[in-house]
Amino acid sequence: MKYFNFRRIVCTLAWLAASGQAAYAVEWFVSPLGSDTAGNGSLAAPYKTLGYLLNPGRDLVQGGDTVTLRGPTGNNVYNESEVRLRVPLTLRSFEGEWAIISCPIALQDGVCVQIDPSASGSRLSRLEITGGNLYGVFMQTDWDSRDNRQGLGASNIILEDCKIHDTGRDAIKITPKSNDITIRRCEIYNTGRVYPEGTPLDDKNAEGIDNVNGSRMLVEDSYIHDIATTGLYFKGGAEDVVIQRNRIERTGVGGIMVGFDTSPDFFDTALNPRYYESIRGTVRNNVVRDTGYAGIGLYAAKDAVVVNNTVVNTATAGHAAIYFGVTLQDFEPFAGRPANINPLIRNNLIIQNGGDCARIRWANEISEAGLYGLEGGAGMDSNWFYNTRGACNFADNRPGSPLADGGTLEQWRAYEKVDASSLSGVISVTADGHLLPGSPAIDKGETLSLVTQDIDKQPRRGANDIGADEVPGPATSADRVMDWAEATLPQYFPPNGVAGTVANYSYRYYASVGLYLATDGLRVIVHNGREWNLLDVGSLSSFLALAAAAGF
Ligand SMILES: [Ca+2]
Ligand SMILES: [Ca+2]
Ligand SMILES: [Ca+2]
Repeated sequence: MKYFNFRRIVCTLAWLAASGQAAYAVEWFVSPLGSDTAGNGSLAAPYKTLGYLLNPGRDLVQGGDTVTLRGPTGNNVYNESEVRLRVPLTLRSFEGEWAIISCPIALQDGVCVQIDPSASGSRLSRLEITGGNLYGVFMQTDWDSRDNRQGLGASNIILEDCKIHDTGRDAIKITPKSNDITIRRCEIYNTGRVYPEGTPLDDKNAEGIDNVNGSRMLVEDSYIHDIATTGLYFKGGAEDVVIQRNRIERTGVGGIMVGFDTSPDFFDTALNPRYYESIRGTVRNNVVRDTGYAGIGLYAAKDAVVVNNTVVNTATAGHAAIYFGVTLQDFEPFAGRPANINPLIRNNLIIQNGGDCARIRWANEISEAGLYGLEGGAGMDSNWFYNTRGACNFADNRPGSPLADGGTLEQWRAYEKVDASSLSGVISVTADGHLLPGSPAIDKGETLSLVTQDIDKQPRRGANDIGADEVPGPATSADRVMDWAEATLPQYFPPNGVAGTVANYSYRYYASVGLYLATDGLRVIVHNGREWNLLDVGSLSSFLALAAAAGF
C-alpha cells in the first residue's frame, strides 16, 4: 500500500474535476519539525527530510512538483547530504520563512545539491545551501566527448535569491552541456573550506562559479565574495555567457575569467574545433575588487565583450586588472590553445593599488614559437586607468614588444594602437564601486548599444559614464517625453527602450514591436520602416507639456 500516493491521487482528482487536465503538480512540504514516518508531505503533516522525499525508491516527487521547505526562525536548518534532483522540481523556502540546507564538509566527494540532466528545468528559489565536500550546487551531465556526444547536462536551471556558501570546493559547479543556467540575486561566499589554513594557493581549486562548457549561462545581480581561487569563470568552449551587474570581491586568484584552462576532453570539437575556452562571452556593469590576480582575465577567448566594469585593487600578486592570459590545456599535443582574438574592452574603470593595469602574456612552456595571449588588436578604448601608487604599468610579453618589462599608458597606446580615448588620473569610487558626485568619469565613456543600463539597472543617460555605475543626471526633455510615452502608451513603447543616437536624433528603440521613438530636440517622430517612416507626431515642447502635466 503506497500511502504517499494518496495525496497525488486526491489532488489529481480535484484538478481533473476542475480543469479536465490530467497533469497535476503537487506541492510537497518538508519541515525540520515534520516526520518522515507519520507525515504525508502536506502542509499539515510535512515530511522531515529532503532525503526521504526525494528518494527515488519512494516514487513521491514527479516532474513539475514543488518542494516547499518550512523554515521558521530557530527551526530552519536541514541537515542533509547528497540532495539530488532527478526530475524537474521547484525547491524553495516557504513564503516569509528561510530554509537552510546544510551538508557536511567531511563526507568525502560529497555534493550538497546535485541536479541531474533529467531534472533540467528545475528552479532553486530563496534557499540557503552550505557545505558539501566538493560543491554546494552541482549540475551533472550525461555528455561525454568520447562515449556520449549526444548527451546533455542539467539545463534550463534557475538559481535565484539564494545563498550558497562555506563549500568544500566550488560553490557552483557546472559541467559540459549544462546550458541555459541562470544565477540571479544570489550571494556566494567562503569557498574552499576543505583546505586547511595555510594551503598554498596553487593547491586550491574552489571557485564561486566554475562553468566548464555550459553555454548561455546568465549570472546577474549577485554578490560573490571571499572566494579561495577565482570568483567565477566560464571555459571549455562555453558560448554566449553573460555576466552582468555583479559585485565580486576578495578572491585568491581572479575576479572574472572569460575562458581559462580546460582539459581537452571537455571541449565539443565538432562545434569548437580550435579549442576556444570562451566564445562571445559578455562581462558588463560588474564591480570587481581586491583580487590576487587578474581582475578580468581573458584566456583563449573569441569575441569577448568586457564593457563598463569597475575594477579596483586587483592583480596584487600577479597578472593585471585586464589580463590576456594563455591556456595550456593539459599540454596535450592535439589541443588548440588559441590566442585571445577580437576582444571589445571599453568604458572600464580601473583603479589599482600597485598591480598592473593591463598585460598580454606570451609563454614558451610548450614550444619555442610560444603561446600568444592575444592575436590582433586588444580592442581597448575609452577606459580609465589609475594607480594609487604611481604610474600604472602596461605590459606585453610577446616577442618583439618594447613593453616586455612594462611601460606607461602613452607607450602602450603607441605600441598597441589602443586606448586612444582612454583617460587617466586621480579618481576614486565608493566601497561598493559607485562613482562619487561630480566624478571625472561621468559622461566620459562611449555610447554602446550593448550597455543601456548600469549596475543599479538605472538607464545610462547622455554619454555613458566610465565604469559599472551611471550617475543619474537630470533627465533631458527627450528623456521625460520618452519616459512619459513608455508609461502611457506601453503597447507602442514598452518600458526600457534601448537608447541610442543616429544623425541628429536621439532615440529609444522597442525591439518587441520594432518601433523607434526619436527626437531631434524640436520635433518628435516615430519610425518602424513599415507603416511609419520618420513620421512627425508633433513638437517636443508640446509633448513635454503633456509629460510635465503627468508628473514626468
Ligand atoms: Ca573548480
Ligand atoms: Ca552619463
Ligand atoms: Ca547608478
